[in-house]
Amino acid sequence: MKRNVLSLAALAAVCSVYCACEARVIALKPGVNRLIEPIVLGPEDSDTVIRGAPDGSSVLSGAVELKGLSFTKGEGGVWSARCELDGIDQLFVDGTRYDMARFPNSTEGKNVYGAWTLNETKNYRPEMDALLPERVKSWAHPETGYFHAMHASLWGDMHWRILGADEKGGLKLLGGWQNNRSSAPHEVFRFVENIREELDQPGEWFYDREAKRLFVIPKPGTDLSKAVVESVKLRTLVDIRGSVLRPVRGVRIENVSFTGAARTFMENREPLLRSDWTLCREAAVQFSCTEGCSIRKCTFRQLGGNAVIFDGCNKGAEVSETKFEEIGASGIVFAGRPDCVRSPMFNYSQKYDPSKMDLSNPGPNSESYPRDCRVSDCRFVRTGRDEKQTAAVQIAMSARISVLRCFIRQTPRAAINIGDGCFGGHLIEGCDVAETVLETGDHGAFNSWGRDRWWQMSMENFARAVAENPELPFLDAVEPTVIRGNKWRCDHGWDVDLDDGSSNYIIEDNEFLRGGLKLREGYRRIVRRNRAPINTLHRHCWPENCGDVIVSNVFARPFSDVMVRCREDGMTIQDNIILNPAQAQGGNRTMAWGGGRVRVFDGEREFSAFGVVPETKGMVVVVAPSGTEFKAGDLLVDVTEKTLPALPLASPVRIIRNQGEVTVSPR
Ligand SMILES: [Ca+2]
Ligand SMILES: [Ca+2]
Repeated sequence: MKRNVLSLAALAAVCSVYCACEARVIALKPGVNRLIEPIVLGPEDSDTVIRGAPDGSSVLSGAVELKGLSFTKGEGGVWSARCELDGIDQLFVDGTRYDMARFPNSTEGKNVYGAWTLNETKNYRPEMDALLPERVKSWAHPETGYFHAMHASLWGDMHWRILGADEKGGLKLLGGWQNNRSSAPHEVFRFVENIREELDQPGEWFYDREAKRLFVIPKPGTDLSKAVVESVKLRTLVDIRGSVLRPVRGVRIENVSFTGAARTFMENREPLLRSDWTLCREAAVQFSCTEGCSIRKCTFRQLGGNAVIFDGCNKGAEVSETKFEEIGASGIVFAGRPDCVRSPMFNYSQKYDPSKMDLSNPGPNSESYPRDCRVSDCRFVRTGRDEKQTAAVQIAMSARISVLRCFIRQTPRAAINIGDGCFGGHLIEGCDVAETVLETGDHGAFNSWGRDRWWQMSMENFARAVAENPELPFLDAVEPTVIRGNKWRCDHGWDVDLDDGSSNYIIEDNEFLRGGLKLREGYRRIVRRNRAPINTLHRHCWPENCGDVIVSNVFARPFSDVMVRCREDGMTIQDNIILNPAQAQGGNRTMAWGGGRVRVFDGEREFSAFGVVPETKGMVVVVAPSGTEFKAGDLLVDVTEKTLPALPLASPVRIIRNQGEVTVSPR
């Protein structure tokens, strides 16, 4: 992006912003104020206030109004007009975002990429497949297009530029880096856009850059000659940028409505340590190296990437009483730079080598991380419109971030995600969270990872190291993270999902309204006074001496366990009320993988196994190390819990080897 540093005095010349005479106040007029360049504030602009009208009517927009378009009607209800632009990311007609010409088309009531519902995940229909060679061959210029697909296991999504097609109708693609644990494209949930031949439904558009012509199929009742037509290209509207030694201090943004920033899905490629997520370090409003900056009573609506990011060293920032609606990626991102982490690793499969790691010094390695920041009384509805591996609030490599009294609805994946243990001390309190994980799976309304420097894929290996040095799990997760007094509801997973390695948590006084609480391998999680009236605690992979404390909770049924290796004296479980103690253990019907204790051997070794839920028809899912060889009939399956549904003798064993390579063989 071109970064023109604009003096405050120069602002008036580049946009219709009114600069009040008083120094350091950018007072926006009511109505739409259009930017042609981002507003860039540096250390010399400390204490600047960007202020809209008190009634919230001042809009700061990155969208350009396309005036003087002379539309003529062509075939198939397609209208076109000459239009001189060097590119468009999004088109709005009378404030409604139109779809880039796409296939399959969006359909009312379908929430997965606008074309499916989540229960259609295995419902492959060739007539809905964007990659069918016959369809690809019908495109004169496939290289204008983008290809979007969910992760094969629904762990988020990925995006590609289409570079071209071969004579057999196969596509050459560039991308797929938007997921730090990527996979082949999902077989069903995938679509193409920005292809001229796929312009066939009201509400779609295509811009022909060569011919400089904009093609639109208007929605019923829209008169293009009278409509306000806007295009979007700017990715950032306000960029507040200091340095560690010279931060920007005290910038306040109040009563401003932000809209019209471009999508950023192709720039989302930075791996966030060993979490599953990647990041584009940009947003409509971005802060880097700041102190005491704030956003209050603002609205963020119809933005293509992240709405707000606190990138690197940011101290004491506050976002309060602010609304986020229809956001392409995450609502608010707190993301430290990896140089703040000691011995950082960047992908799930990166080889762990303790001889090359700092396994003694705790805490951050540099100043490049957000800390002591607060998000309070905010409302988030429909974040993740374009990118599914996103959250209303995403926190990575940060310390002491508070998320208080926030209302969060309709997210494709987690509502709040904490990507790693670095450096803890967060507080999530009083939030009301529902309608989450609506377009993906195997996740939580709250999700976290703790694949910090001590963590290894083999529980046996890390448990041995932690037995020698019990402080290892707390080198990065220095301070406890508290999750207190929230309402959580997850539609396709666990209400709160502390995944691989998440350690040093206090979880108290929450209500788990659907999927319950999952605690996967980790240390020192204190869980008290929570209520799960229709679900339970899912104990997945508990190492010896995990130190977990589960007291005074109410659960609907007995715990659902997978590989619990912790002995009675290595944890504290007492004074919990189980409402239905006789209810069968086994799977949680809301998720892809259920609980139940199944042991799988090949004569010598025992493998991690997940089974057996009615939905998988007796399938046992075995997780075996990379390179493990199996022949049909090798594996013995031993069901050790009488409460599990009977495993039919001919039940297939599904082997997942090295993330995603799947073979199925008979038992
Ligand atoms: Ca279409
Ligand atoms: Ca998870």
